[in-house]
Amino acid sequence: MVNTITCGARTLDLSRPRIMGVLNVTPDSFSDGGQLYRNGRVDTDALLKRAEQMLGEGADILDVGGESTRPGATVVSEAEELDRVVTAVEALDQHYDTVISVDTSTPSVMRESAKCGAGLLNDVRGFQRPQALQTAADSGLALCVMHMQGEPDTMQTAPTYNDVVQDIAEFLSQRLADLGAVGIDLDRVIIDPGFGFGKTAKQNYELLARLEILSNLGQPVLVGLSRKSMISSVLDRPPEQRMVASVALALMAVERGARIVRAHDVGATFDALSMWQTARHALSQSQPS
Ligand code: 9MG
Repeated sequence: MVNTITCGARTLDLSRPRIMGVLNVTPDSFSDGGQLYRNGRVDTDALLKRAEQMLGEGADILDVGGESTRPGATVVSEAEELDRVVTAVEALDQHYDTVISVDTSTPSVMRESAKCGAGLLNDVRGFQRPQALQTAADSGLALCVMHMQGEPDTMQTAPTYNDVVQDIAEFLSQRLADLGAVGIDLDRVIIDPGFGFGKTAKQNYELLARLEILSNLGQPVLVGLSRKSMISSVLDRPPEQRMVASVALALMAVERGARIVRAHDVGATFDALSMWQTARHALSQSQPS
């Protein structure tokens, strides 16, 4: 498996777990909507302030999203998504030397983001929309291919699998073959099981427990567990009070091979991953007595 991944003009070293900070420039994302998008536009000052805070706390990637994938979210027009994302990517690229990821399934957004500084395309629909695969190939950027069963509005109605982990491994393997078939070098591809996207809480926990199966597919694994509703099946907490639980889940994922963790609470995630890495290193250096 690769230890570095080229993300446009920048490179990401994956020899230790990395953190992707979440920057939603939407009015209605499930846990942080409206903080960076006010009065009908991206609040660039607030965006840059949050980005600076995340980078200071240890984020390696900033993930910009202009469309909420929360069930019931308002449908956003292509023009609106494009305007939100391009505004945010341009501002981030001008101010910070970091990998900028764009959370989108829309080919025109992928194309324009690539022109203004994005390094990674993060598609929760796994590049399955018409033209998405070819656009991703043409971009030359790093790609994150995620699994989702169904579409955001209906995905939680009755998610069904024969074996949740094997089914997702098969889906991701097929997507890797599809990406390879259009000439995409798999050295620039990250895979993601898509926690919470068409999965019951039980299925999410099984997926996490057996995540090693996906880590063994040969591609870096990214996980998004931060503030997800699988936490509320155990703890009755609103999204903004799920930090400790999110960090605990992130550690479990990293222990099972995840290389990138998508997080809202970057500082807490960084501290926990630093402790994990230090203890891991000590274990590898220790002599059996
Ligand atoms: C945009 N987004 C929301 N949740 C996500 C997750 O779990 N993974 C990825 N790659 N993107 C996500």
